[in-house]
Amino acid sequence: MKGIFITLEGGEGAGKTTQIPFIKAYFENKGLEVLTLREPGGTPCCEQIRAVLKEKRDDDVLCDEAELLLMYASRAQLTKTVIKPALAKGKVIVCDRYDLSTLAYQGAGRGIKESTIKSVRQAAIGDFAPDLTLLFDVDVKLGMARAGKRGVMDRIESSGNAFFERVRAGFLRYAKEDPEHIKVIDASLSPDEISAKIKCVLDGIYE
Ligand code: T5A
Repeated sequence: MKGIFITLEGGEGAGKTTQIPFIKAYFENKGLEVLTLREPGGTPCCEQIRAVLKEKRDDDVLCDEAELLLMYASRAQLTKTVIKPALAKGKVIVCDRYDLSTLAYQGAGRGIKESTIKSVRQAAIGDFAPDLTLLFDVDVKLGMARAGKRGVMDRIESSGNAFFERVRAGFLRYAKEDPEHIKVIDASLSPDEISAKIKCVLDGIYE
């Protein structure tokens, strides 16, 4: 048995989390067992790493390299202890963010070289990759306005619009390089319209 590994990617407030119940129901209606996860996070240890990554503090500002390594520490743990065993049991995994976020945020956003990211990735997860990535693309200001409704912004959300424009451009560049695995979804639409777009993509592959 081999499961299906689907990742949801995009900038802040793109609406990924909102679509998870729809994607879960899509595969459950086919009689498949679905596991939903998020990154960074997903296990007790990884949730602790997530808290460090999100915490905004002035006394010990996290440097870009530490941020990168913590993202991969969380990913290595989640991949080895949760994702691979679940795939081996034939489950569908829907993960809110994964490796493409690192290339976009730490690479295009923070400016860490792609070759550096890829060497850390190799140590953390080797050549393991999702079967399908849905990239939720939305205008930065619209996404930030949606995310801002939650109130106080965390450390990464506070990185500024110029940072998030670089992140968005990075995501789109990687999507252009790998259209077979990365499908771009117009995330400026309403939730129902986005669900319909996702259904089209999933039907094209799994129907
Ligand atoms: N990160 C993560 C890295 O820097 N590198 C990495 O390698 C990884 C894995 C994670 C942070 O870590 C960074 C990226 C992030 O900054 P997070 O809280 O998980 O932190 O961040 P996000 O994944 O960005 O979570 P968000 O909640 O901001 O975005 P979502 O999940 O895309 O959006 P969602 O669904 O929660 O919706 C946000 C708001 O918009 C509304 C919702 O009701 C909600 O209020 N909404 C819509 N409104 C209008 N139209 C729609 N279509 C809407 N869809 C949702």
